[in-house]
Amino acid sequence: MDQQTLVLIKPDGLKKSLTGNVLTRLSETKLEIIGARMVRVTRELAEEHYKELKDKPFFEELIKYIMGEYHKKKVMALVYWGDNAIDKVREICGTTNPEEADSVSIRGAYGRITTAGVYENVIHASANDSDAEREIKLWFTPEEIIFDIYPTKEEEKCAVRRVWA
Ligand code: IDP
Ligand code: MG
Repeated sequence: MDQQTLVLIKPDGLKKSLTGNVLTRLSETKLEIIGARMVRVTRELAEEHYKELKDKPFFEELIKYIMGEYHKKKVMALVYWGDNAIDKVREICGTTNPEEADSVSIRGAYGRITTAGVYENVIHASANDSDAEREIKLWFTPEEIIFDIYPTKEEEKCAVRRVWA
């Protein structure tokens, strides 16, 4: 079954110059990249992305981590599409705790736990279809994805927008 999934190369992955390695590992899946952007993560976006974890003791540290307070203030966001995309990507990522993750997985190979207790695990991947839909819609507009994976509608826009000078 064709699915889409959100992948984030987190700030530690970018700081450690792991983009190429991560993309190469993910290319083993033969999935297609249908959206990609570099994002400066606001607190609002970070808190919305991780809203299900807001009662966890590590939440504030997690928000600072994904905003790039400890590394570089950027995240690479990608949408992968194809057969069984969610499980295929999660498998290559490895489990959440990088110390427990399979050593050949991305998290097992490149992640670490900081002394403050944050799991710096290099990569995010959606866990299921409903998370994927919520997360992709949060990080991308329909126009930033090369085909319509979810229904769209047209809306008149009268907001001021920045264009090249
Ligand atoms: P996932 O990223 O494997 O889906 P989630 O439980 O959704 O795992 O947690 C989101 C992120 O929060 C993790 O990737 C990791 O960076 C961080 N995190 C999760 N659990 C812990 C924990 O127990 N201690 C510290 N950080 C954690
Ligand atoms: Mg998760």
